[in-house]
Amino acid sequence: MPGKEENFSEWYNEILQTAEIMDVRYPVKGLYVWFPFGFAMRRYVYDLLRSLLDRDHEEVLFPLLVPEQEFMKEAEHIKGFENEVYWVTRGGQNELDVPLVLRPTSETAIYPIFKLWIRSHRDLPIKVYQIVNTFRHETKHTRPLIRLREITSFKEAHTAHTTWDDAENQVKDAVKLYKDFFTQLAIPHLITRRPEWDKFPGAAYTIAFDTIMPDGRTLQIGTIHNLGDNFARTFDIRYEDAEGEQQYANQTCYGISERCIAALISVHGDKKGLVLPPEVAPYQVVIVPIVFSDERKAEILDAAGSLLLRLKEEGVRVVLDDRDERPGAKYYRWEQKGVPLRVEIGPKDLDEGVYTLARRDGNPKSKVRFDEIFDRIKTTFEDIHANIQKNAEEAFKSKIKDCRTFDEIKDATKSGVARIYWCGNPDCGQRIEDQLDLSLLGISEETDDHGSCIVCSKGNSRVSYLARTF
Ligand code: 5CA
Ligand code: ZN
Repeated sequence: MPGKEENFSEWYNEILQTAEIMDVRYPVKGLYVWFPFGFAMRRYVYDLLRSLLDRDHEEVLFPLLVPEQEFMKEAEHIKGFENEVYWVTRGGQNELDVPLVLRPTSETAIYPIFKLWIRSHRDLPIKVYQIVNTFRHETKHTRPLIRLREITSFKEAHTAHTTWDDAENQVKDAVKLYKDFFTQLAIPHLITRRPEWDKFPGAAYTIAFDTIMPDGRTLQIGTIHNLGDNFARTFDIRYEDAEGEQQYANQTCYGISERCIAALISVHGDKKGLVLPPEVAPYQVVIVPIVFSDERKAEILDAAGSLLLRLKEEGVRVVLDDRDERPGAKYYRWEQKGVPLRVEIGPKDLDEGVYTLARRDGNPKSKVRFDEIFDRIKTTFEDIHANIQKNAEEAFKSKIKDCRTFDEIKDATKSGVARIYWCGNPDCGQRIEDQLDLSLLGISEETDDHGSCIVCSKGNSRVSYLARTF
């Protein structure tokens, strides 16, 4: 495989195919097919996300089609999406009376119904989410899992509250939830408040999570929007407060797509293929019997088979590769698929009562006694996760450079992200973006550090980041 830093696109396309994640041969631009292995990864990743959400959200399912009138209600929202929506205008041979939009996201499908669900302050807060496909006629270069025209795994949460402060607190909770999620995936991230000109259409403000891809470009992997009462006014979502007065609800929404899987692949993968945290690896352990001679074959396969059963009973996702093939070919195949741990059983191991363990994250092989295997697997998984996380964080930190001049920024963003001070003034912000052809991710939500604005030198300016983005 090509190196992922030097030639990211090539590496990425190659790994999607060799690890059998996405089949890119579907004959519609921006639409791709999940292979079974890729879909299994998706399942474990989304199980994590679901279990975080299920603590205090309810799952719902709204229709895919949105009537034109509803879609056309919120002016900012329309402006943001009108060039990207797909229209359904015919049923069979006939023009539809009411043209329908394929949801690019579901505010305009959900909020007319929120209006019906919300009567009194006692109905609030509402916190729901759905995991659905959404459609965006993206005009920028499409790419599997990264920029799709059919987003197949769009997790969108929608909440409604009485006050602005409650919505604000919900934003904070959502930030924590996303932090948890990306930490479980060992994906380092920046958290920033998007500049005004880059916020979600119709939002009061947008908080974004970005990770840094191997080529130094950032990828937005999640966004959280405080909608204030903008949509509530448009869709007439009101509640009666304790004093009997009618008030507009305050809302938030936050979304994650399969970009989280693109990040998972790209941040941890290497020249051999996928590297996965054990939590989301479709196969956590592969057992490879090492058979040299026919004479001990049955005995070795027996030992491998009983280990397989034992690990399965313990809930480990394990596969036994007993194909008639060289061990080297097997190692290669399962390394491509990112299996965190390989257990080898050969004649010498049998004699000594041990298994040989090989870790995908690169540590040397080790031996473990038969009766200690399960405990060892557990601790090794923890260790692998920590190691993957540490490597990812080191790579991430090494890609962020403090910059005090435009020349330094130009240099830093060739292969990474520039950390600067920005006063928050749009004039300064847009001037850097335009002059350097970079995106300003916005002011950091993670630090209070401050200095003088890189454009106007105003003191007390906050930390911000400039990057080439996907
Ligand atoms: N309604 C809100 C929150 S649910 C919303 O649609 N926000 S969004 O437009 O920012 O999208 C949420 C996330 O989906 C983004 O942060 C980004 O990570 C991902 N995303 C957006 N467009 C695409 C696309 N074309 N392909 C893949 N992922 C996308
Ligand atoms: Zn400034």
